Amino acid sequence: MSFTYISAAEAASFIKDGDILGLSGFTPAGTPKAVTMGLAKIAEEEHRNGRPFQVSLLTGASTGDSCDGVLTRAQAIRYRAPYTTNSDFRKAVNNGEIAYNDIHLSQVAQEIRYGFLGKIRVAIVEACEVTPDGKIYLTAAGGITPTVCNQADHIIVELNSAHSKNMMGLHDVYEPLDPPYRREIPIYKPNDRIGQPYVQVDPKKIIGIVETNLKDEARAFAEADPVTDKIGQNVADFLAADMRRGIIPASFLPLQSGVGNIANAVLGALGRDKTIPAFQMYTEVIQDSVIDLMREGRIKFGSTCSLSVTNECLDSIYDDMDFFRDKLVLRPSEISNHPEVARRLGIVSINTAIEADIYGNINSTHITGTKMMNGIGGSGDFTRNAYISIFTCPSIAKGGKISSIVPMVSHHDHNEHSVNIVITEQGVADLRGKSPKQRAEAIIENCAHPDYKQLLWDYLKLAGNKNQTPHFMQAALGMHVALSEKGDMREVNWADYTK
Ligand code: 0RQ
Repeated sequence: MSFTYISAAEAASFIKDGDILGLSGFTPAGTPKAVTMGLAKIAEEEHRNGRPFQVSLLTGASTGDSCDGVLTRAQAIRYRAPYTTNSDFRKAVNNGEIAYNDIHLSQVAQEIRYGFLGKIRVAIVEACEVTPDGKIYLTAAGGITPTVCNQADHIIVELNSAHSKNMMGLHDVYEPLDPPYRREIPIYKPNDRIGQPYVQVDPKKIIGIVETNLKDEARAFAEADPVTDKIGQNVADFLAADMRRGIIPASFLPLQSGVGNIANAVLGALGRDKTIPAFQMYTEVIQDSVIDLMREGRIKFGSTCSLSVTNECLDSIYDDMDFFRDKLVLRPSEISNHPEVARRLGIVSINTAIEADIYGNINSTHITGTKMMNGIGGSGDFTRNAYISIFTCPSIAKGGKISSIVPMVSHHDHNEHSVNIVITEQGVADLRGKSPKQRAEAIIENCAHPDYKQLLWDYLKLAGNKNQTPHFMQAALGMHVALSEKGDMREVNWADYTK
């Protein structure tokens, strides 16, 4: 069948107020850009004319500014799920203007199929090639694209020539059946391929193709600094020691690593540490540091959902596809993050915490308990099912006014039952096999910043020695109260709580 080529504005005009849209991409990699920008203009025009215009967005993970940013500023988003990193979107959510549902990333596709998230009317997907028989070749991410294409009534394809057709063949597209017909996901090694290199759709559903030439809006990372370098080195030393003890096999285990400045620095340190053998990754995002380490032979293979790399890095991959073709596979998020596969492969998960409490509970998503930062992303998919689950963070934030180690987390994403290791630049707390009281001692002693160590020991004393998990409830969030009232957690005075 031959397709109709339309402009981004024409494609956007097909979308109606109240529609649920399903988007390709995972992080800014592979997300549509042109139609969403067209949609923002329509929303602004409708609002100027006094008419309501808002849509719901279902995505793989975060997107770029040309999606979450422009649509937020046009007040065009009613509801969105899941993970996002856009600062305007974050502001709007924390102002109560957008309903945001922060779902584990491995679950988004199945929640769509189960009908939990409503009916998708239009899927907007970025491709590097589309064939007349409905084979869509994706760009830099798998995301939830197979599912939104299958579930949507209509599909708009952004055919983006900024992505090389060299990408064809890198994807492994597989969608599981739903219960009661679900079978095992037959991935036994990170480099196993189980699906097709394209998304097969009914070509009649494609209402138009929008030709674009727009780069992914990848974020640059902050340069590693002494703190992130030390965290990275602590992770590397810990893993090398566990290998020497025979806990990690000598051939090593596949690693998963989250996104952000800290994760990028941790991977850099792991690559530099030659006591760790060359390893594989089974992860959701590959950042620049991983590509560098592949070139150096330190990373042998990467299974990922997205190439969340800078544009220079992505172009260098496209130019060197003979080297990368057998070293990378891109999967839908449902598979890259699948709990069953994570458990089977024995993944070492490394994710970043906003704060950790003395018992090993982790807050990954909310600043001071109420304000959304980014979202849980895939951190829960991996943490709960990892061979070893690690959380890293600097011991302090905002110049020391905030301790990342607190008596009780102000929001709870990963609980003490799932978290094995907490690592800051101060050191490593190995929580495996420990009771809550033993965990508290390990975390305060090894991970807390010197400015906060005594305050945390004093809190533990106040909490007493009775009970399985000692707390002095009135004071458990005392450091957060001090931050909110006096601007600095160091101002907490435990005696105020015992008067
Ligand atoms: O604030 O931006 O104003 O400087 O949080 O922190 O140190 O730059 O670290 O970029 O690695 O992000 C947890 C947010 C860390 C991220 C988080 C402030 C800090 C800074 C950013 P500024 P850094 P990173 C993979 C798996 C959850 C999801 C996840 C994240 C800003 O890693 O979103 O792991 N993770 N998903 O100052 C107040 C504290 C703070 C704090 C840090 N305790 N209180 N502010 N900050 N700790 C992702 C996917 O699934 C796609």
